[in-house]
Amino acid sequence: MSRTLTTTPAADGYWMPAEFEPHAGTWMLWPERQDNWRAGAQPAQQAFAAVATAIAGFEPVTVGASAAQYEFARAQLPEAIRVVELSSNDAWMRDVGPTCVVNAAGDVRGIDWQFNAWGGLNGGLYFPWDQDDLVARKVLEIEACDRYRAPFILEGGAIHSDGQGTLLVTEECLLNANRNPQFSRADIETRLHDYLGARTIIWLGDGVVNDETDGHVDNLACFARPGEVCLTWTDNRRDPQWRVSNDALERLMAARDARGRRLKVHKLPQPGPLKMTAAEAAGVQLRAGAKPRVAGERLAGSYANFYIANGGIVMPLLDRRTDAAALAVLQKVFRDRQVVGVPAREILLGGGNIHCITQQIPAVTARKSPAGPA
Ligand code: KQY
Repeated sequence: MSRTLTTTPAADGYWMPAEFEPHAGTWMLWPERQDNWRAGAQPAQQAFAAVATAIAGFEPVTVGASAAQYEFARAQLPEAIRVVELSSNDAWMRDVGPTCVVNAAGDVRGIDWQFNAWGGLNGGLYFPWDQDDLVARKVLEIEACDRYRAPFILEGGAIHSDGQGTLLVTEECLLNANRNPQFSRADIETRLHDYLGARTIIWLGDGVVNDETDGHVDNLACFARPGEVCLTWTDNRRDPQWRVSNDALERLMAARDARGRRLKVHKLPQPGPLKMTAAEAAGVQLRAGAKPRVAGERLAGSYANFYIANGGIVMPLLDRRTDAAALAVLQKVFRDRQVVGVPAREILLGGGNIHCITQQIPAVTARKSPAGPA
């Protein structure tokens, strides 16, 4: 059973755990829309299947596929992966799936954010998005988790939690007029407290250059553990990403987390810069209401868009010149997890990466409340 609650998570004693805490499993969606995925979506489907298979080596995976794609998805995915029929407008489970919150007794509930395809009719990426907006509710129903329907727009890729009351977000996304124009920064902070239990919010500025989500933090930086952050980085001051990453670094170095700690920052090399080729752009169908794909356009490639699974890290492989160096950084940061690289250019061509196509369900386990003593 999944009840719809009218209270808020913080009022009920729930908070957002960190991704590096134990998971019950991972949810994904199956890509198929041909105005976003080239060549009938088949190269993307292979990449999504490789990601699902890699994660399934660490924890249970469920993939939602449309009725039209169910049989094909089922045939492409290993038997250990659960495939369920689930309608969606595209395949970004991080953003359309639930953000789960937990309490000290180990109960798990889900937040069902309002979703407007990253900006609605003011810069959003497609219309309609009505099926996406129902995904979180359906996932929570299947997982038998109670649900909070948030009265504002947010995406899972726009927030990272350290599980101890600190949240990483970007101004470019959360203060964007195409999300919640009625709210000030203070109003948004109040809501991040009420829904995620955030006591300290670290505001970064812009997201990765040309990120079509209006700068989701999950493509720029993430917590590796409390007090430690991974940040996409370039030493090339002539590259526009340098200004963005350097600004983020300065803000991170000046910040204190909810427990008063300074942060340690691990720099991940930037791939590329990568651009969409003419052949790649030509393989995407042009359709009214969907963002056109243009040859030569800079892709928002970033190794920070990895997924933390139980005992593993599943990271995107994007550029032979930088993959090994990025993998080595991640293996050093996550000493106790196995880092697995999956070729992910086909996911990047759709506008995101491995973190954006996955969403964890936390394990049911007793936890220490972040509001209590350290
Ligand atoms: O950054 C994410 N969490 C999602 C990327 C969505 C791209 C849509 N084309």
